[in-house]
Amino acid sequence: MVQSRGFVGRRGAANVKLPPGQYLTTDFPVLSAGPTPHVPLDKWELTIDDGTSVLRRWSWQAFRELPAEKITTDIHCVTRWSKIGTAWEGVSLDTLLADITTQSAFALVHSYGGYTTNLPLDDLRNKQAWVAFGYDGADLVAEHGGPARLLVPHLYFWKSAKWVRGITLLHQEEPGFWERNGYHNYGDPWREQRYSGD
Ligand SMILES: Nc1nc2c(c(=O)[nH]1)N[C@H]1C(S)=C(S)[C@@H](COP(=O)(O)O)O[C@H]1N2
Ligand SMILES: [Mo]
Repeated sequence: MVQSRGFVGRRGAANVKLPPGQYLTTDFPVLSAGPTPHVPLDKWELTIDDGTSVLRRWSWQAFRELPAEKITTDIHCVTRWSKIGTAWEGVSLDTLLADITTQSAFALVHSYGGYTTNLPLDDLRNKQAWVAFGYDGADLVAEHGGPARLLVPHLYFWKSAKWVRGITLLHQEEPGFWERNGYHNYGDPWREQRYSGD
């Protein structure tokens, strides 16, 4: 592993350490591989399945009745922009996974519109991941993944699937959209795991 101190920017008076090869941005770029899906809230649902059966299903109303948290976190896009101190509101994956007992070690996340991304199930646990519906004190806008997107800030932002629709729990890892197209399978920004082979 190559150790790099990365770019050092500023957060107020305090110095901020960014992952290697990243630069700070203050705007919020939109990166979508296809058109923005618009899902009416009365048609929206979020499911967790095991590839065979649906284990949990929430309507929008049921999802919004779950306990929500405010999250302030840095985000890092593989195209090298990082954004510091972004403010979200969402439901922890710990809450969504709470009643599920599974031997599966992997997750494949599906979006409305067809996007997918994969990660180890442990990376969705232990206060590391949320399904976010709010950003900066307002409803999450469609361009940024509204009504709800995954937020997994410790991995490159392509893992934070916009317009999330479901999570499939798997015994064997299945690569998602970018992971099949040359991006790193895991995507740790601190280890600069941008592309397969990094
Ligand atoms: N459904 C979906 N989710 C997605 C993407 C996408 O194309 N479709 N792009 C990913 C990538 S590469 C990044 S950097 C972030 C961008 O999120 P933003 O548009 O809110 O900045 O969303 C990720 N989630
Ligand atoms: Mo990205």
